[in-house]
Amino acid sequence: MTEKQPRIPGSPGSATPPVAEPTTPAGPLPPSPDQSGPATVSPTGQETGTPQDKMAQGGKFLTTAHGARLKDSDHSLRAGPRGPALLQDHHFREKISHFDHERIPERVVHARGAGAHGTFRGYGTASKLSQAGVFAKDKETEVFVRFSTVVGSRGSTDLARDTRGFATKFYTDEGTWDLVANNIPVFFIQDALKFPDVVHAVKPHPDREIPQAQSAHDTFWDFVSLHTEAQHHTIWFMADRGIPRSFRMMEGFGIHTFRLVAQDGSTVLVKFHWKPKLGVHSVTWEEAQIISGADPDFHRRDLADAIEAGAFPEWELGVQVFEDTEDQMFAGIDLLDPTKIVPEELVPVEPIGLMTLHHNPSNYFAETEQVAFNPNNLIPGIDVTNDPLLQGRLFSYLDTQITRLGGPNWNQLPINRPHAAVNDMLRDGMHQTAVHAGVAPYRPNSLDGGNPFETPDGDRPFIDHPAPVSASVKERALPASFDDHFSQARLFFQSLSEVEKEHTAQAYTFELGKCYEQAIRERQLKALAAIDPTLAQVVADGLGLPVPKPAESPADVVPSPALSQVGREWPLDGRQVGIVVGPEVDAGELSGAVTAVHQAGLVPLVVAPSGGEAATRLLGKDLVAQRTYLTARSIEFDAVLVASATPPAPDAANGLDSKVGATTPEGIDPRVSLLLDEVWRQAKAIGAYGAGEDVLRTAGYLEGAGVVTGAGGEEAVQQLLRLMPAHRVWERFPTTGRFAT
Ligand code: HDD
Repeated sequence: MTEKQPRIPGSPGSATPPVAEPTTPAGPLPPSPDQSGPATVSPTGQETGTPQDKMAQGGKFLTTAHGARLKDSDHSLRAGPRGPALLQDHHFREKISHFDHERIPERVVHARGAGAHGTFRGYGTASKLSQAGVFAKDKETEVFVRFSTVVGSRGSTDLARDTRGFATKFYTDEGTWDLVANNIPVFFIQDALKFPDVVHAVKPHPDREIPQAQSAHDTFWDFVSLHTEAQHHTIWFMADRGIPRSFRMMEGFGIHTFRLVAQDGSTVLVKFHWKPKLGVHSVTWEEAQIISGADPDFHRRDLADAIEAGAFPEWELGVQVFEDTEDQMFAGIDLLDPTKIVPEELVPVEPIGLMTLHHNPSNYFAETEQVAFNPNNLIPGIDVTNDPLLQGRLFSYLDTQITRLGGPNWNQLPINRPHAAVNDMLRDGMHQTAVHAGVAPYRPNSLDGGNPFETPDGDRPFIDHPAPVSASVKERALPASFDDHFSQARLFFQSLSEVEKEHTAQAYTFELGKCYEQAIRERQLKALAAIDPTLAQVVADGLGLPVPKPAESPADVVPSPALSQVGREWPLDGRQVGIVVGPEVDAGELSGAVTAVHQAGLVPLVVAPSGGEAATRLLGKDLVAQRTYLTARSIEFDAVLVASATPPAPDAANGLDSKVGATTPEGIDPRVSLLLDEVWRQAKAIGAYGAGEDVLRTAGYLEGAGVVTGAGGEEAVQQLLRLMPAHRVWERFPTTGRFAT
């Protein structure tokens, strides 16, 4: 009897190559020459225009979903021009029915986000700690990152006071690794079982579904004041970290302690940190509020524009490394408690690789919306610890995608598909796109030649590290080391500069001022008293309430300077400089200023009285007005240079309804005057040259802190560039003196 040949392609003895799994879907049809899009220029001045190979419609003629050519897509099939519609109209039903199902459920948290593709390059410095190939020296791995707010719905503002998500998918050769991080290094809760509680508390009230994308309401403060382990996380986003200037200027934190496993099986515990090359920066609360009305897509736009303009954002990935001891403690800090940090001054962050984001998604839905992160996605060399929050996350993410992405095959979506070979035995289910061959998706089998085989040790399988589990009783309890809820919140507050403390106190006063229930405000003031008595005092004064006495004196803490955003200088890539011009502008000088801004890697945006031909007459053919007095707003500029400005025009009131509040010194267009007032309050660098100096003098700002002048446009820009690396003119912020050290 002849031996039966294995029938699976790619199996031992088979002549046919293996079938790639899941099956790669067919690409779009080749474009036809008559479908080129119009040439366009992006807001950053880059040429855009959709290249032929990226156009949605690949073929010459419109077709149905099954490929039949269509003659008319504007009129439904009806019984005569005045008659009723016919059920027979397949094109109508297909088009409308598909449209009816275009939305998928938004994420229950982190619904609003922006994504980008990039590359991670290992430095090799972690190779001694972890066998993961992604960390090897100069190894390049493709990544997709999604930044997000947590609370708001998909259409909410980017500038809500909130935590930001920072989730990275590393498409490594050894499987996909997801580092699902936030821009704040601690979390509200210590046990995942409470996640629905904190989320229900911060989401809009269930009766009226308001407020949207805000924590400034009773249910949130009710929860965090009762549930004091949330106080540390809360103070981080009451501080300026809750209103970032840009996704490009945020840190990212893996929060939990993870375990790295080396080639020889040895282990260390680590905390992951993303450090942005551009530094950590925030907007002011006034800016956040203006942005939420004037440009709610501020962060999305900033990320996409920067990448399009070639100012590719970069982050170093770093680790704090701890010995993998039995108690998993470091200097009295429980490494399994996700409400605690280990100050960088105690354990420095060691850089292990660089991530560069270098291209924008082509399709928001297919990529940014459908991307599905999962802390379970681990690769050999990276493992989890028993952090009770992390343990619960290992269930939740896999589960949520089944509802959100409509079934168990979400890993087959192009953005989620691993770049490593997949050879699983998962079959069928909703939205199955793979055409699996073979007859034996089970183990052991003989019909498919025994395929797929288990991986022997030498071939780098993922091994759950055999960490010892202490003999214990089954119970619902946390260790006593998780009990301290205030000392690290105090450590954070004590590490801030005076201005940052003022901002934090103002944020608490605003948020609690929005609560209706007096008892909730009072309870939260007690928590503040346990964090810092002066903070409690200032907030209580702001609310007009008595200052509570702390139950016990706040612990002594050693501040961690790394937690403050003030006091250093940072690169300016992709920052925007508004250049205000009026009728007396000298085109040559202006051109010098624009070029100087460009050459420094920043984006100049010329603000002219109006656009169109009037702007061309003013600026000449070589320069364009990117903004007008009407469309410009302080929030989009990191600094403003005044070349000149028109006196009030007859239409100056046009647009002021949305810019109410302008104090208008005589001789300055009120819209320019408002711009200067806002930029001044936001403590941004201001510069002027030529007639622009008169404008600043008239507005009363010429002698102010952080206001510079130059003999010409280029020189004035150079002066501005000296101020901008500090991010703000910090001394310009008013302080009460109550947090002075
Ligand atoms: Fe979560 C999404 C980060 C705790 C359950 N989480 C989500 C996203 C980020 C984080 C960045 C958005 C991913 C994306 O862009 O698609 N989450 C965190 C961090 C946590 C954390 C840093 C604590 C250290 N999360 C956490 C817990 C649970 C969840 C404790 C549940 C027990 N998170 C989810 C979720 C989401 C999610 C409901 C919503 C959408 C999704 O997963 O894909 O499953």
